[in-house]
Amino acid sequence: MRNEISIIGVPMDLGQTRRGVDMGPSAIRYAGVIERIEGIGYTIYDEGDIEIGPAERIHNDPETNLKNLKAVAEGNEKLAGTVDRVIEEGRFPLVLGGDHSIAMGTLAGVSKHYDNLGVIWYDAHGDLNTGETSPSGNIHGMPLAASLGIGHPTLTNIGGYTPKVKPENIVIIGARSLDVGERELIKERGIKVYTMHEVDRLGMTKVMEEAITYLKGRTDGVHLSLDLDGLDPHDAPGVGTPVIGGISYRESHLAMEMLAESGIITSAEFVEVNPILDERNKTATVAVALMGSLLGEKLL
Ligand code: 6HN
Ligand code: MN
Ligand code: MN
Ligand code: MN
Repeated sequence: MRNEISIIGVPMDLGQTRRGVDMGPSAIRYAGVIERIEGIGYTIYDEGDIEIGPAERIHNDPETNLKNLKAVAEGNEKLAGTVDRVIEEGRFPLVLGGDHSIAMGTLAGVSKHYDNLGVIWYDAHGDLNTGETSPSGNIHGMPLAASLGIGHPTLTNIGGYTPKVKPENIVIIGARSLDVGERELIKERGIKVYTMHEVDRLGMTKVMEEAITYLKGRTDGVHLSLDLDGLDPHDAPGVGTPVIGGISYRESHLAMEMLAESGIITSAEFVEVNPILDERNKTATVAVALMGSLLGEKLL
């Protein structure tokens, strides 16, 4: 792992309809992210927050079924530029969300630096919808599809190129809420998915061993996109689209520790922290603790 880390806040809430997730980066900073990571021994550069425009006046275009398309795309273009520069400067980008639509910008900034970028998508959802398949029109349910080059060109072309990731370089972990179109896409493209069924059946140790071995052999860098709703809402209540039956806090720590040990992670983002829906900043605190494990924090 590089010893310089850039923290990039993205106060994005236009990819979904519950207000408050734009305060995620503040909540994560307030939970002590900088002190925690400095404590491990890294040098931290706080890049501040990406500027996100206001919601569009007519944000719901029935023609495309993509809410706030323009504003979401613009925010992501800025994020892509910042992530690109940070990697150029030799630092590890740690992106704080914000709703999950920001993964499009992060991946646009990251993927140009790798020939075969791997992605771990730690989430209750697949985020593989398009305007055509989405039940909600919320773009935070679409970033993985867009990064595969599937969907509206304004989204697939963020950063000026497409695609950002190949289907065989993706591993989804924690899925338990997949829409019909998402299931079809997963089968059609052969995307590797560990649903909660596999997490229960194999245990997190085996899931992570397999995922790490799989990605190590085929990628030259791996981005971790961790949606806090991948965890069970008991452990991470401050999210906009909670789904019961999720990954526990302990299992998540184990997963992060195994990723740290593997040395495969080259960038990361933690998204969907919504302090308005949270209990005493619990979800932001969980996010910071998981970042600690991911970045190699040791108990002894
Ligand atoms: N997330 N599949 C649902 C949709 O509206 O497309 C939920 C998406 C949730 C997205 O949590 O990042
Ligand atoms: Mn690439
Ligand atoms: Mn999710
Ligand atoms: Mn998500």
